Formats: sequence, C-alpha cells, structure tokens
Amino acid sequence: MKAAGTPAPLLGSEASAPAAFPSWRLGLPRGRTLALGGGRPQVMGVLNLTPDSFSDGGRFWVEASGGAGRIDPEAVLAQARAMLAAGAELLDLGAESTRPAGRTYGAGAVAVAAEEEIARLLPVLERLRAQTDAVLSVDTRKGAVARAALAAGADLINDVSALGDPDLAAAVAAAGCPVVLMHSRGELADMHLHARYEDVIGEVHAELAAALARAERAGIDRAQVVLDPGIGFAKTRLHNLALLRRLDAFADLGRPLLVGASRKSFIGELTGAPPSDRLAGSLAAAGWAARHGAAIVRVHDVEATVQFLAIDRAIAQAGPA
Ligand code: HH2
Repeated sequence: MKAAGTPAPLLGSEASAPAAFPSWRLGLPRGRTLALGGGRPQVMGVLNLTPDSFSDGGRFWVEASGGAGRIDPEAVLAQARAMLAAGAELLDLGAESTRPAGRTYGAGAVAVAAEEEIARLLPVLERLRAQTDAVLSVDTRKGAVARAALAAGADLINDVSALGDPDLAAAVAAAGCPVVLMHSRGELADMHLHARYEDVIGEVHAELAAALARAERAGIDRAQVVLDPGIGFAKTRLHNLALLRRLDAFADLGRPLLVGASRKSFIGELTGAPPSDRLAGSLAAAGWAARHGAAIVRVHDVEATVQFLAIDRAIAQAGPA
C-alpha cells in the first residue's frame, strides 16, 4: 500500500514524452504489441543461462561430476521475477556466452552446440512463458535455437551476428516476430582483430543499413527490426565511446535502437573496476544512451537502472516550478 500523500511514480506512459523522439509499435506473437520510443526507453534485463558469461557467468549453474553442469531453472525464474518486479519490460535469455577473446577475456567463450543451447534454454523459457506476459527475448545466433525458442513462447530474437545464419533469418521471417540486429565484425573468437575503422560512426552506420537490407531480402518486415551498434563487439574503448557519443547519428536508419553497455570492458578500462563493480559506470552509459535516443537499454542491474532513468527523465521533463 502506498502511504497517503506519496506522489504517483512518474515511470509509466502517463508521463509526457518529448516530441523529438519517434515512437514505434512492433508486432509480437499471439497478437500482442511492443511499443517503443517516445523518449521513454524500456529496460531489458539480462539473464545469462551460461557457465562463462563475462560478468555473471555461472550464477545459475549447478556443477555436476566430470566437468558437466546444468542450469537451475528455479534460480533463474526467481531472478526473472525480481527483474520484472523492479520494472524490466523485456527479459533477454542467452544460453551461449558471447564473451570476446582478446586482451580482456583471454580465449573468450566456449562455443556451444545448438542442442546444448536449447537444453539450457527451454526449461526456463517454458516456465517463464507460463508465468508472465512480459516480452521474452532470446539471445542466439542459430536458426535451430531461434525456432525452438519461438515454439516455446519467445517473443523476439536478439541476434548478435545480424543474420549470420540464414536459417535464423528464415525462422524470424516465418514467425513474423521482432528481431534485434547487432553490429559486429568477424567471429566471436577473432572480432578483436577487426576493431579497425577509419570512421567508426560512418562504417557502423553503413553496416547496420546493410543488415537491415539483408533482413528485408530474407523476408523480414523492416518494421519488426531493432538495430544495435554493438558496444564491445569488434570495438575498442575509443570506438565504444564514440558510438555512444554519436548515438543520434543512427536515428536516420528509422528503427528503434538497443544499447547494451552494461558492465562492459570499456567501463573497466576507464575505471579499473571488475565486471561485478561496474554499476555506476553502467548507469552513466545507460543514462547517456537513453537521453540520446536508445529505445531499449540492455542491463544486468534492473532495479538501479529503472530508478536512474526515472529520475533522469523526471528532471529532463520538469516544467517551471
Ligand atoms: N551484449 C552481450 C550479449 N548480447 N545483445 C545485444 N543486442 N547487444 C549487446 O550489447 C549484447 C548482446 C554481451 O553481454 P552479456 O550477455 O552480459 O555477456 P555474455 O555474452 O558473455 O553472456
């Protein structure tokens, strides 16, 4: 119960939106819709069902004998419920780490077969779908995983390879669901070698435009595409900072933008903080992204991000007292 006299939170759509930010309505499976934009970024909570993600790997992982292991679905569901209660409007379930190889993370993530990815994902996804109408995104690069996830009730596919697998494009086109196309270069194992740009803004812009065109050629409706500059993927610290600084340069692509800067290594490089201690830097990046046009921010720390964005926005919209 709210105490008498406590003002209503200024979190929802009742708060007026600045005219400068466009709005979009994406179609979700089973007749639902996802309203994005209008200056009110939505928070996507990260749920990594992996033993080896860079910031929270192993959190839901139960070790078994002989080096094997499995996800504890109940632990993930508890975290999902906490994220939704804290104000996440989307959850992003990933069963394969995309942790890059290179200076920061050594050999990078271990490749996971589609069968293993599906086995990690489905017990969680099926139970979550039965419990919530929230938007459930699945972070995968593989068509077989996307198909299994969509059949189990996923709403949206988040593809960090931007349709590297033509079968994923076919699965998304057949389902008619939204898809996130993220910018990267090369493979996960060698992307750090591709972090070379003459003009990072222009080249990422051109490569995202090409990804959008590739999606349309594969039969995906451009109105269902969300674009992402791919912070930390084939980028140096300076590239990441430049992309955040000029996020507005991607507005003319005409699609909602997702930004995932949470706990990423550029924050560690600038501050010396380990992944588990990068909340303040992550909030600074999410706040900047939100103010400069991100429609979705993908974060590990939902409660803090929701509060940060609510206050940031309330100040930005305050009228003369
Ligand atoms: N970043 C990660 C994974 N998926 N998807 C999109 N669209 N954008 C991102 O920036 C992005 C992403 C990496 O973060 P995390 O999931 O925490 O780590 P890991 O890939 O090691 O599981």
